[in-house]
Amino acid sequence: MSAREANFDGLVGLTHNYSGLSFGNVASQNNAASVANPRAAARQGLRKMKALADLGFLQGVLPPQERPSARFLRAQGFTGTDHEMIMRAAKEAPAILAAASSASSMWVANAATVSPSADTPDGRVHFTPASLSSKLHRAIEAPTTGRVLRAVFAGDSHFAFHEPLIGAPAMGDEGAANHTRFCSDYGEAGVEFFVYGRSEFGGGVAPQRYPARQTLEASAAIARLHGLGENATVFAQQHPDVIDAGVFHNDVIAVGNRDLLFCHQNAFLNQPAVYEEIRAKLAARGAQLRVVEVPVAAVPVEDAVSSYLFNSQLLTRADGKTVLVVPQECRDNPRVSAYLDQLTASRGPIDEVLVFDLRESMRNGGGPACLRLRVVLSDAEQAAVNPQVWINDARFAQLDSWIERHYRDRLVDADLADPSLLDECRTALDELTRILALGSVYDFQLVN
Ligand code: SUG
Repeated sequence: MSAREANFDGLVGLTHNYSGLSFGNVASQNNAASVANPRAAARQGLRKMKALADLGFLQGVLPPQERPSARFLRAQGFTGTDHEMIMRAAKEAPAILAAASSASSMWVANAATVSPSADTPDGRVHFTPASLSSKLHRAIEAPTTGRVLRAVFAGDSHFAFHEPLIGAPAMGDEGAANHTRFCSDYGEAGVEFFVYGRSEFGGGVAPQRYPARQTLEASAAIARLHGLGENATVFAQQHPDVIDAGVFHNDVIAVGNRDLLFCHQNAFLNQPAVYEEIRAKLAARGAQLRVVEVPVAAVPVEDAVSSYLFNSQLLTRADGKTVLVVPQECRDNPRVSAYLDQLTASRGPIDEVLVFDLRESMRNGGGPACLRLRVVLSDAEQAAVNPQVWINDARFAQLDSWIERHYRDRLVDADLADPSLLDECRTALDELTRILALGSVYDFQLVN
């Protein structure tokens, strides 16, 4: 069966700011309390989408969520009108208001885990929204994410949706950021690679300094929900030392596409055995695993974390060549930049490097790969996708003008106390709902 990979990028929301909410995410912590520019952030993301669409890649967009979340604030016991709640929260519980206000839904690599129809027993694309229970500001996302996915991937005959896993520490799930699919060709049955940070019941080592957000138990539950058998799955533990160095998701230390794995030398525990298992299972599906392993001598883990070399997108061009999409920070780091030059000069599996300015998102720990959710689609599945979400010249122009009209160009902590931010967000999302034909994905409960 023929199929293509589509990338759906999260549009940066109107409340993009630096509140330092993600312990274990070095960029988020280091940039806490700095000045954010939501308009520039949204424009940077949209320009990446447009550039990739122009190069012939299948590119879609996913909308931001309502922030601050009035529903979440009300559930924490705040009462009165929406404006009164925000002002009280700002005074009595600023950390709760910051969680309610984060634009973190932009990082849609954490929206869900997706298994293409070629891998699933019922021949449908399966989605499990991520519970994101390890961070309060992210645990708010799942209900709206579920509705957004249903509004974009329409029709039960092609798409199956599961409930997010329960929000208990034992079942911590962060979605596609810890999931990679290997295959010979997108439409062929593949091997799905699940990377976890710790096991709740299995014992073994775990990071000491920073939290492991994904558990083995969660990854195994998703594989079961999606109907993936033993021959179609590989589970590997992320090396606890790299989590402690700031690698809070696998996509900060490894990325894969088709038969290619691009990763750091210290990405996994028992790394040679991990390669062997993927290699053997992929060989049974007719493909030969290729690994580009970056030695610690060339790129120390700290440089991988600060440059986000591995938070890159590995994309296959129409002519079969492989492109690596990296953030500007990779070129700003002399060691990483030299490595990239040598990588393309070596005439190995990566043919071209594309560089994007995503600095606003990067300062919260979100690079090119965090901003996108990959969905492999057959022709029939692609035809069933809500057509309004594809990025083309017309949609780009609409969204660019929408950003220009609705976004602030400066946001600091103190601005979160301003209730008019909620009104601005609702007005903008109302219009976006029409542009993207989303129906009722937002559950605004207006209390005036
Ligand atoms: O969950 N940052 C996000 C970054 C997510 C990156 N995603 C992937 N690696 N796929 C996180 O840590 C920071 C928000 C703040 O500090 O205000 C934040 O949530």
